[in-house]
Amino acid sequence: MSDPDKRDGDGGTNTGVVVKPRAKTKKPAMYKVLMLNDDYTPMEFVVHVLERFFQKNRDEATRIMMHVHRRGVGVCGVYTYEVAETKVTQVMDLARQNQHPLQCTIEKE
Ligand code: TYC
Repeated sequence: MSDPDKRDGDGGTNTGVVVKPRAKTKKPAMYKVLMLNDDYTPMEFVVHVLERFFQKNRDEATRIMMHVHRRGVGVCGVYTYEVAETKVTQVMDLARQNQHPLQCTIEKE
């Protein structure tokens, strides 16, 4: 329904129909939260992080963790900037508290 001709239901003639202008609804830019591999963070900790902060179930969290372990980097989720930034902070804070070197970054989609 983004086609202006379909907004007023008159078949595109725009005759006899008053159309209220819509507020602009630009889609927000989206950002990937990326997890990076390292040699020290325990696999179970990474799975826990993915469950806790990225709402993944155990199977999906394990799949993502193993992807990062094998390939070096993987996507945890895609969010608006503020949400992505918050996720990175949460992951890095918990990793630091547990003295794991786990790294997480943001990349614009
Ligand atoms: N490579 C780590 C290990 O063998 C596990 C790991 C997976 C670490 C994913 C970080 O983002 C990561 N213990």
